[in-house]
Amino acid sequence: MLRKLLAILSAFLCFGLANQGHAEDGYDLWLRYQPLESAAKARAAPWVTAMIASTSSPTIGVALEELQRGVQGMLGAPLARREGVQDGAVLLTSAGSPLLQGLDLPFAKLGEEGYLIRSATVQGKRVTVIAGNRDIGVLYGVFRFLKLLQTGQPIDNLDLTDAPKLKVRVLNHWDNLNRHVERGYSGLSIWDWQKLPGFRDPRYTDYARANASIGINGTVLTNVNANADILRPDYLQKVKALAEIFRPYGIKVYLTARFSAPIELGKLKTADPLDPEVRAWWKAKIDEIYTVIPDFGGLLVKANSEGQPGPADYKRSHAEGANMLADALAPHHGIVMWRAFVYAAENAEDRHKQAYSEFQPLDGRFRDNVLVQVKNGAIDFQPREPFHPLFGAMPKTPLMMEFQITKEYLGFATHLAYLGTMWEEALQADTFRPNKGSTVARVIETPVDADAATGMAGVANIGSDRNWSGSQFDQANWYAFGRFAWDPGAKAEPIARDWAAMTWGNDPAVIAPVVRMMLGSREAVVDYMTPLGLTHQMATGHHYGPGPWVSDLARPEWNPVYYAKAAPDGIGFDRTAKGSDALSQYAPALVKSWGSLKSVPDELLLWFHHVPWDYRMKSGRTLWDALVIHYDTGIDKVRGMQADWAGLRGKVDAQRWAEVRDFLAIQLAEAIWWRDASIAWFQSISKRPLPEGHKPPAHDLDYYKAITMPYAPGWGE
Ligand code: GCW
Repeated sequence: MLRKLLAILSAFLCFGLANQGHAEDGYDLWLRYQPLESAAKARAAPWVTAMIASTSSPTIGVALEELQRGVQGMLGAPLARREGVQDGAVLLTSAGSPLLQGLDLPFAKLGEEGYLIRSATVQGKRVTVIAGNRDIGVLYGVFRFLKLLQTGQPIDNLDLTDAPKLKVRVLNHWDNLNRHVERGYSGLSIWDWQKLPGFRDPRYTDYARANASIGINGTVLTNVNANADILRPDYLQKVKALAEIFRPYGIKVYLTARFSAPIELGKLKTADPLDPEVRAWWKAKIDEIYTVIPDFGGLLVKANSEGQPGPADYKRSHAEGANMLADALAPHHGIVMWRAFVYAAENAEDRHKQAYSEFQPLDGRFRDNVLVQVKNGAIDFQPREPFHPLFGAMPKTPLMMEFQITKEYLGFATHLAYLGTMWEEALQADTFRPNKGSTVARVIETPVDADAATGMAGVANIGSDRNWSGSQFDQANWYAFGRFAWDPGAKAEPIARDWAAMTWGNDPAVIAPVVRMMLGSREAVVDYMTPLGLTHQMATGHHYGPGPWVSDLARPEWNPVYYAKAAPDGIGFDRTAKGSDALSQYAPALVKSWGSLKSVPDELLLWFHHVPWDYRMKSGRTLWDALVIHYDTGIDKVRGMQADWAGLRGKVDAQRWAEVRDFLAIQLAEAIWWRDASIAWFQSISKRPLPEGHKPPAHDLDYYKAITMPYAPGWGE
C-alpha cells in the first residue's frame, strides 16, 4: 500500500517537474535536452542505438560527449560508443573514411567547416552518417542532429548539408580587465582573470558548447576601449588557458589592441605606425602571442574614436594603422578587424557621414588580412537605422558586419526585444551597389577576391548571471546572432521558432505565442522609444530611459536634441541635399526614394527629413498625431506580450515563467515612462493637443527631467 502511494506520489511529482515545477534558471540555454514526449522518443530511439567515431581528436571527443549528453537527456538512456557498425548507429566521420566507400557524398560543397547528415547503409547496417571535411564540421553536424531531435523532427530519412557563408563569426566582448562589462546587463565579465589560468571554470566549456552549437568560431575577449595590459606576458598565459578550452570547439581567441600599447607597455616615445621601432615592437609582441597561442585569431581595433588613440594622432590614415598590424600578423595567418565606428570631437560634420567620409576613400588600401568592421547603421545600434552607407561602397575591401547583441539602446536586459527581425531588416536592405538586389547580406558574404575574408561580429550580451544574458529572452539574441553569422540570408522567424522550441519546449501551444511575442517585440520598442525615424533619444551616458530634452553635453552629437531637431516649425533631421546631405552617401536609387517625401518609408521619415508638425502622413493623419499614436501602439504591444505570456502559465517551468512575467511588467512601466516623457517634451515644442482618445502624460515635463538612474548598469567603471 505504502509502495503504491509512493509510486503515485512520485509519478505526480515527475509530472509536475516536467510540466512546470522543475526549477530551471536558464543556465542550460537552448541546449536543455529535456526528455522528449514518449511517441517522439519511440520514433527516435531506433536511430540512436550507438555512436561510432572513425577518427579521434579533441573535437571528435567533444562531439561524442555532446551527442551522448543530448541523447541521454532526450531519450533517457545512455548512448554507448561502439567500434563495429550496427543498426541505428550514429557514425561520426570525415571525407576519405573507408566506411563511406560507395556512398556518393557531397564533400566538395562543405568547405572547411560544413557538414552533411545522411541516413545511409554502411556495411549492411542502417546508420546516420555525420561527416565533414574537418572535424569541426562533424561537431557542427552533431549539434544540428541534436537540434532535429530537440525540435521534434524525424531523423529516419535524413539528407542534409550545410556550410557557413561567412568565415569569421565572432563575438566581441566589451569586457574590461576589472570584469566590468561596458554596456553589459548580465553581471560581471565571465573572464575571471584573477583565477585564470589556475582555475578553468566549467562555465568556459559551456560557453564554448553554446557558441559551437550556433557556429560561432571566434571570440574577442576584451573591450574595444582597450587596455594594453592584456598584451602583457602574465595575461597572455590566462588567455592561453581560455584558448585551450575553446580549441576543440573550433573557437579562436582574439584580443583588442590599444593603439598606444608601444608607449604604454614598450616605453617608446611614439605609436606612429610608420616608425620602425613601433613596427618592430608590434612584430615582436605578435610573434610572442603566437608562441603562447599558436592559433591566435588576431586583433580588433577601435582607433581614433571616442577618445581612443589611433594613427590619426600621427597624421596617418586608418589604412596605415591597420596595415602595420596586418603585416605583423600575416606570417601567422592572423587578421585585423579594424572598426569603422569613428566620429571625432573636432568634426562638425553630421555624425552620420563621418565613417563614410573617412573610410570610403581608403577602399583598396588595406592589406588582404584586414577586415573593416562596420556597424549595421551609421549612428549607433539604434532601435532602427537605415543600413550603413559603407556597405556596397568599398568593393575592394572586405567589410564585416558588426551587430550589437547586448541591448544598449533597446531597454537593456529587462525589455523583451528579439533582434532577429532587426538584423534581417539590415541584411536584406538593398544597397543597389553595384546594382539592384545587392543586399547587405550579399555584400558581406561575397569575398572581394577568391581567398578574401568575410565575417560578422556581435557585441556579446554574456555575463556572469546564471542565465548568461541577463534575461531569458535575451538568450535568443545570442542564438540568432550565431545563425545570422552562419547565414546572413537567414530569416528571423524560423530562427525564433527553433529557439523557442529548444528553450521553452516543443508544444505548439507554447511555440506559437513565444514566436509571436518575439517577432513583434522590436517594433514595439521602436514605437515607444523612437518612432518614425527618430533616433538616439536615450538619456545621457547610461542610455537608460528617455532623455529627449538633453542639450548640454560637450559634444553636439551626444545630445538627443541634435538628432530630433524638434522646433516650433517641425521635427526631424534633414539629411537631404538641402540639409546635411548624408543621403548622398547612398546609391542614386536610394537617394531618389528616401529623398522624396512621397516615397520615403514612414519608419525613416524623421531620419532623413525635417517636416512640419502638421505634415500629412500617408495615413491622412498629421505627423504630430501619428507620433503620439506610435508611442501608444508601443505600449499596447507590450500589453499584448503580457497577455501571451499570461497564457503560458503552467505550460513552461515556473521559475523562468515568473522571471519573464516580472520583466514584462518592468517593460510596460518603462514603455509608459518613455511615452509620457517623450510626449511631454515634444508637446512643449509642438504646442499641439493630443489626438482624441490619447491621454496626457501622467506628470509634467519637469518630473520626467528630474528622474535619475544612478543604478543603470553597464556604464562607468
Ligand atoms: O554604442 C557606443 C557605446 C560605447 C561603445 C561605442 C563603440 C565600446 O555607447 O560604450 O564603446 O559605441 O562601439 O565603440
